[in-house]
Amino acid sequence: MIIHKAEFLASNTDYRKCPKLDKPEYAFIGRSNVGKSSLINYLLNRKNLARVSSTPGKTRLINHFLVNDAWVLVDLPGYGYARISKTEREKWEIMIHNYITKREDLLLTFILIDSRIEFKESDKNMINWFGEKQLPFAIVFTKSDKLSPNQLASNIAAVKKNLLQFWEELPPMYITSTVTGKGCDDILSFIAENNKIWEASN
Ligand SMILES: Nc1nc2c(ncn2[C@@H]2O[C@H](COP(=O)(O)OP(=O)(O)O)[C@@H](O)[C@H]2O)c(=O)[nH]1
Ligand SMILES: [Mg+2]
Repeated sequence: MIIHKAEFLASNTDYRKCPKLDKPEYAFIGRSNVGKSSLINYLLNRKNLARVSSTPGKTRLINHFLVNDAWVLVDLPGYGYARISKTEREKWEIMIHNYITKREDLLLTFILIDSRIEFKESDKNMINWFGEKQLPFAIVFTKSDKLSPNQLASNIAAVKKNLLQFWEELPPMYITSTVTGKGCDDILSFIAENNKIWEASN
């Protein structure tokens, strides 16, 4: 898919106030610093559409982007900040859970995992929550350029092994880098395919 247009639409905290677009939508979520903004900018071929932040935890907003006038990318606020109060975490959880379970045109959520670090409790919880609710998701391993092929394979194998303890099937998985561009075309093709399916039934 060639990106010829990508525009920021709106930031919200309340899912009910988010723009109603009637277009296929894909959300991106992950721990703070996982590389979410970098990946969104890379996919949309923009330097600074989703701000690459040096102060993690600042943005707690749901951001909507309209791409090629045809589909919607949603940047969801990250999780796993060290310095955050319980109340704030609960607020975040309600906001995210509401969005993901109630947003009509949301087709799938990409859950980003840093391929360098061990499989975190917060990532497991997020994935298991999607599994329990039977909500469609894909896993994206980020920053693959920072590892040797062996290390990368072994970290991904560990995540798969862990998931297969609870789930019979593995979700679609993508290995990406915004330095080499690895995996990014595959994600865009996956989105294009899903857009076609959505268009055929709408
Ligand atoms: N080497 C490398 N660094 C990355 C990659 N993606 C993100 N980063 C770096 O990781 C840090 C966090 O990225 P950012 O996109 O702000 O993460 P976010 O907090 O999830 O939005 C930044 O310093 C990025 O430059 C990648 O694919 N490869
Ligand atoms: Mg960010």
